[in-house]
Amino acid sequence: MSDRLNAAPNDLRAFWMPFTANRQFKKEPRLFVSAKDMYYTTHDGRQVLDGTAGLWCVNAGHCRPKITEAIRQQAGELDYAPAFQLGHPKAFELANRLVDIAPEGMDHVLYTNSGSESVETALKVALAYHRVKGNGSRLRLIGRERGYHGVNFGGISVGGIVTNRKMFGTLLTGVDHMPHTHVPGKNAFTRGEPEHGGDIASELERIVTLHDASTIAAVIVEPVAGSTGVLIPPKGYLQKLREICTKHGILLIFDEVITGFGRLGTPFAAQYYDVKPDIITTAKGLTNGVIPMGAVFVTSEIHDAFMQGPEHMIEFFHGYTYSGNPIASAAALATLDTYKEEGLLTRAAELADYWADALHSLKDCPNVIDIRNTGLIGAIELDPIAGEPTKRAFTAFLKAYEKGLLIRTTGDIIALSPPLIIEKHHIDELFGKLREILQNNI
Ligand code: PXG
Repeated sequence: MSDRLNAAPNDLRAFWMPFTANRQFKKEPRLFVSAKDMYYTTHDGRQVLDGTAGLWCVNAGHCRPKITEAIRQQAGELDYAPAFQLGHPKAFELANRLVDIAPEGMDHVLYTNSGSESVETALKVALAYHRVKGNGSRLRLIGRERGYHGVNFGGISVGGIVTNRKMFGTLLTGVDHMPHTHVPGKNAFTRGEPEHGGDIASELERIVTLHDASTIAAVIVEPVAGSTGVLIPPKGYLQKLREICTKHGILLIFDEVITGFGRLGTPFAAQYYDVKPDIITTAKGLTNGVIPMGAVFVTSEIHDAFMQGPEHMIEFFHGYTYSGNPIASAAALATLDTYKEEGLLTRAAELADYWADALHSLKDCPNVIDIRNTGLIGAIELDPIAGEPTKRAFTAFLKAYEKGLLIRTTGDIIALSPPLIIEKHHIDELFGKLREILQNNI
């Protein structure tokens, strides 16, 4: 008790931080106190170039005036409206604007508050869809090794990152996993989509044969696997998944929480790879990361299947207190305006070659065993220190922070995903600093 009363405002103990080495952090805290465009300012007054758009979300850069103003204004006009059986105009306007930039046929939107909730929502829509169509035996969900679909129970069940699963019991039943697509022996240092591994998609056919199609509801994949260390889909892979799903009446869910909103140079990865899923999950870039919000896109075929029975009845028993929250909706609308005015949803396409050249120029640095890229995403895989996995990349992260550069690491992989407003001179600064760090034989 007295301990708490005496706690100074800057006492760091109470906050159990997410996905963080808490003890290391609290000995050596790294705090941001402000941000503008491409840079953060640290508590000790240093500028840090944002090489990761926060956590893959600040696609339009930091503290953009239009978004800030929209939030300010909305907070004073309509702070909250009940999300169930009532509404407010901006949630509807936003859904229409989202459908306009989505792949053709993705005509309906359900709102959530995060990527994890978008995934749970998508999985539940898929199961319920088959049930309302009279296919109630389609209960299985298929994910992929190394997949990341957030941290809720559905998401970690279909996800394939061992550390995120192993502490949490037996998870959802009826889940199977396809193999991941990482073939470093053949594909190392590929620019863009790797040549080898497209045929790994046929493993889905094997899984369908094992369980029978009549038991499978949906397949969920990230078009580009982000959190696991940036795995780019091999040529033909996503097309093949689509073919197999279509053949067997299985819904294909693209988890575009990272790839959505311009990361690859098109609004969504589905457009970039020209493969149309049945459901798309998003969050992050939807509001530029500023206010928590996610959106799940579904086809009319799915939506319309639910629109039956007495009209006074709720069609889908799912939703959140904050689904389509007015302030989040206002932030998302202003974010879409900013993307449009500045051409940000296609800007990654213009910069992709310059980005790839700069990224791949680090190939000669010590301990670099692979480099991967697509759009404005890059990954540098480092050789793990024997007996101390993750340490080399974490050291790079700490050194980068000291040098005024924000990178992300997962395992021994450095992941990069800057705001889409990045200029060539920022790209030079980013890779110049990274070269200095990697050359020092960390
Ligand atoms: N799906 C995908 C594909 C994601 O990348 C989520 C779902 C979950 O979103 P929420 O909003 O619930 O966190 C994500 C999140 C990283 C990193 O550095 C990636 C995520 C989150 C934090 C860090 O790789 N992705």
